[in-house]
Amino acid sequence: MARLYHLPLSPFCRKVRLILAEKRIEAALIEEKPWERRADFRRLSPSGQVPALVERDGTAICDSVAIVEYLEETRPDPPLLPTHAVERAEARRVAQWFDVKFHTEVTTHLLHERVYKRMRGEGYPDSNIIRVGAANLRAHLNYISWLAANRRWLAGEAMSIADFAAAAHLSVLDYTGDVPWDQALAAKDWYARIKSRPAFRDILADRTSGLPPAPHYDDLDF
Ligand SMILES: N[C@@H](CCC(=O)N[C@@H](CS)C(=O)NCC(=O)O)C(=O)O
Repeated sequence: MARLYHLPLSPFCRKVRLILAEKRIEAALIEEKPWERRADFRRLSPSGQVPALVERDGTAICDSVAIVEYLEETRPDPPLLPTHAVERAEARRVAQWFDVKFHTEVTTHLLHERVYKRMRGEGYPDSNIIRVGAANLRAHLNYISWLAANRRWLAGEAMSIADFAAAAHLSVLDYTGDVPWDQALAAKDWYARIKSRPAFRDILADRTSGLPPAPHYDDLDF
């Protein structure tokens, strides 16, 4: 079986887990704390970052974008990129929006302050940074609502890597109870659809010790 080195509340790891599940690819999950800088892990992942996917023959594929493209090429069924080149470009643009822009403006602020600082013993959350992340999240939710109201899925008619990238980032913030869903109803409706897919089950069962999820986290009718 393949192995996925991951951190449960990492959005990049969650994106890969969701796509593995959607494609029905089995992979054993191995929790890796990158800040421990294990030499064996660094031999697999030159950046020292998770996720890293190790195939049955020992080949390691690192970086979530590279892993997703690799899975799409090697296990194309079901496809998570559209057939038309322009639509594929849009799916990649929206996925990148979440992995880069949303991550920089929202996830890093909230996740680092609320979760990683605590895990690494780096002290208490900074409320100013949390406030900036929360304000940025409201702006991004407006954009997600606009996409969800104007398209069937975030990048167009078909569900794609864009939906899984977005859902992965939002699922982490939903765990910490940071998403004001009632202020973004079209986004909430889209998230409810993707959250109810079987691929989401494992993610909804995640629990981080000492940090329980928000009460509605695993509720499909939130
Ligand atoms: N561009 C990378 C980003 C991965 C990433 O930032 N992983 C974080 C966890 S969310 C990590 O391993 N951080 C530890 C470090 O940077 O040393 C990807 O898409 O996989």
